Amino acid sequence: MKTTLKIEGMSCDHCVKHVTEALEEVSGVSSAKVSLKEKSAAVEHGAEVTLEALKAAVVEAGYEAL
Ligand SMILES: [Cu+2]
Repeated sequence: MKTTLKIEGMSCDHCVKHVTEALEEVSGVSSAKVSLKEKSAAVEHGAEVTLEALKAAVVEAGYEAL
């Protein structure tokens, strides 16, 4: 499955890395591609992963997920 999130609060490549790692640490996520320019994350994951879990990971990392 693929979910795209809007992410607010990223300002540099370090933020991108931080968000990518946070998403990839969620159990069931196989990959996350985060774009600073587009303020978005494209996440590939299993059916067991909820949108809420993905958003929570982003928020916990210190950013805003929409
Ligand atoms: Cu940054």
